[in-house]
Amino acid sequence: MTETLLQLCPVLPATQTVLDRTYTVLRMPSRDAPEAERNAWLDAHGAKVRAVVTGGHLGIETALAERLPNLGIVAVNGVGYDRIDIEAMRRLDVRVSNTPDVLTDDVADLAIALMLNVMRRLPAAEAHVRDGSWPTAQPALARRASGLRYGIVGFGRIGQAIAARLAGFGGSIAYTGPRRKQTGHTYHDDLRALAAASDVLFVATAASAATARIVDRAVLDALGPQGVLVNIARGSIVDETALVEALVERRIWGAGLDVFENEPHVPPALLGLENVSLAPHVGSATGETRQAMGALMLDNLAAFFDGRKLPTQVV
Ligand code: 8YV
Repeated sequence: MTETLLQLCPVLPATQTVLDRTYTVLRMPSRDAPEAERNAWLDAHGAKVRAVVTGGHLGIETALAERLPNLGIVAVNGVGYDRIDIEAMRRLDVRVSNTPDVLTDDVADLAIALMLNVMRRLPAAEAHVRDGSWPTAQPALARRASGLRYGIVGFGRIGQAIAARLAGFGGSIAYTGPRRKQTGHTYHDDLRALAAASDVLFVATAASAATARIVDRAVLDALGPQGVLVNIARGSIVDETALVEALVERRIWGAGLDVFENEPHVPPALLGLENVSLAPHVGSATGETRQAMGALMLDNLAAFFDGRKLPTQVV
């Protein structure tokens, strides 16, 4: 008899094929479905579920985990687990796994791409070619992106991969985080001080209660009218209202954003601004990386059901 798994998010076809071949895969009525419908589904199927597959941006509500009495593992197809109450999972004796490392390079690449998009005004330059303006007009001049003071909020795997790429840009690199790391770069224990010392500020820290909205109005004002913010981590780390105001009022120069507070909803005010570059949370969205994430997620599930140590266990 195969183990039963509840799938909360789509995965690549290749990953799906393995899931369907190996497990009995169930899907439940979505979060938007009437409560009664979800409850009826849980009454009928909840006790069968041994594993949940979910995305980093989605996680699992504790109330749902509590309705799955035989749940043993939540396998996250992503590195972030901020949508999961880890203490609650510990209490429920549920393991959690994620997919670190395999997505680091793609996310770091996107951070650099967003910086270049904003500073070199590439979206406007491309529109200029596509709409036939080139023969008759010149696009607005951009700004040099190299040789600047780069600040990185969070110096874990992704922050360090951003720094490695920035090493090729000249300039200087500084960072903040809970602790100083063994690196040649300057450490600031205060985010506002880092912002004041940066031309481009990259947000690459994990989302948690401790990092919620830490990039606030004061940090944005410290970054200043020539400063650029790049966020490839989580929308919750930035006070989005303060960010929109700072961009509209030109209190910062621009922003490159892959993540938003209320995804997939983007503040309408951002859509009309030419000093921002916007992406729909695609940091890890290459075929290669999504394939590797799926494989690691499957490895964690297999290890759990074989009683082996999970390759990338969070708790
Ligand atoms: C994905 C992510 O969007 O890894 C994460 O934490 O946010 C992204 O890689 C998502 O998790 C895909 O399911």
